[in-house]
Amino acid sequence: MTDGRNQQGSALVVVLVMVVVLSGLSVLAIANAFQKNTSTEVVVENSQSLHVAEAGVDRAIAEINRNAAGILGTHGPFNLGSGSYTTTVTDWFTDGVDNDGANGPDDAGEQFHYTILCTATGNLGATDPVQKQVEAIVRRQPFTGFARAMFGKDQVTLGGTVFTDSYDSALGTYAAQAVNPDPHVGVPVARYKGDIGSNGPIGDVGTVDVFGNSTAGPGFSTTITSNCYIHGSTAPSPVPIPMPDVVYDPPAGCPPVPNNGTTASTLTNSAILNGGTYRCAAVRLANHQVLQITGNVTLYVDGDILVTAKEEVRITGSGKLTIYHGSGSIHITGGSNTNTSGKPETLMVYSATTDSVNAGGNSTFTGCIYAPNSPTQLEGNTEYFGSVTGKSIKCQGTVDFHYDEALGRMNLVVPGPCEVRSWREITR
Ligand SMILES: [Ca+2]
Ligand SMILES: [Ca+2]
Repeated sequence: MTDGRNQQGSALVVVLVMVVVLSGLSVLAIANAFQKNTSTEVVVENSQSLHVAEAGVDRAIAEINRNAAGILGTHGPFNLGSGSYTTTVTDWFTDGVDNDGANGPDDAGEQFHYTILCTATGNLGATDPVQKQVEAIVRRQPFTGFARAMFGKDQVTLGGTVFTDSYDSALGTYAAQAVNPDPHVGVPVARYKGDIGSNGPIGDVGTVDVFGNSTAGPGFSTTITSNCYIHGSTAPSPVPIPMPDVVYDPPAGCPPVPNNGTTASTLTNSAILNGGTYRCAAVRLANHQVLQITGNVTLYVDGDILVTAKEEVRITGSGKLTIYHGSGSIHITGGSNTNTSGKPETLMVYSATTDSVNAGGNSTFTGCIYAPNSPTQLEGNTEYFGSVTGKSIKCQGTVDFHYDEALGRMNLVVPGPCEVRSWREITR
């Protein structure tokens, strides 16, 4: 009996020990599994936050590329997937800080630079959210596209009767400044920066009076014939002048021109725009129709811009029209009286097209056209005020071109990809 009781007691102890050991192992296994889950969440949230932060920086860069209004300052939070982000964009040139540690705050070297700080949070919901910050510094390309009267990337041909000089719209009208009698042409000249430039040759086949420089590209020259008079220098440029492509990138959800149907519609009727950003498939005005601009208007035009028979782009009061053009032709010709404001900066056209751009023909044209991949033709009997850049420039007929020196002081940037100078994660 005693031996039997002892054997039963020993078995009970073994069972109890086994229970304790197994329980301990279970607790360890459960704890281990829990820790594994938590670690996986942290890893996923770290990765998720970082991706959201990088996406936020990408979005801010796209806005800067687009030259979008109101990009500076803090915006957000924006939701992205199961995370969210907030961006802060700072313009080095206006923030009062010596961002580059040289030459004091807001010096010329800080122009065109922006800092983008994006704080992002990924959240799977089960643990504390993980926050990540990414900082990028980007630099826009300074824009030299309106630094002279005419620039043809490949070449400039001055056919017909061509006259160029300059004026300064900040000092008043061209007529008030055109008071310098010139014995060569016998008509008054205003100022002497009616410059012409190219990265290739500049040729003339007509009667040419350039009151400015004629600067051909490196290794090229300006052809001087008996009827050609260049008041300034004809020395070629030692280096090519960069004329970056225009990137056509209408913002998502950009509304159509009011009272003109859908975004996909072509603008075919007279319209008055008091301000805002709009998009249309094309502009085709006819029969004396008028596009009147009374406020700050940005217009994205996917296709052709045809203003060709006594129509008008009328900019009044504090009106300003900036056109971004995707593809197809631009023809603003045939008696269209385009922008009588006297200030070329109130009509800016940036075109990505490789098709033709034609301006002029029995009218005045006051504005700036930048179409660095387009064969561009300036037609005759036209008085131009502003600046024109094309892949090539050809003048024909009688072209009177008055460059506005105010354009050279405007710190413009090209609507295209900015350069990323640094990109880093600043928190872990
Ligand atoms: Ca500085
Ligand atoms: Ca600064």
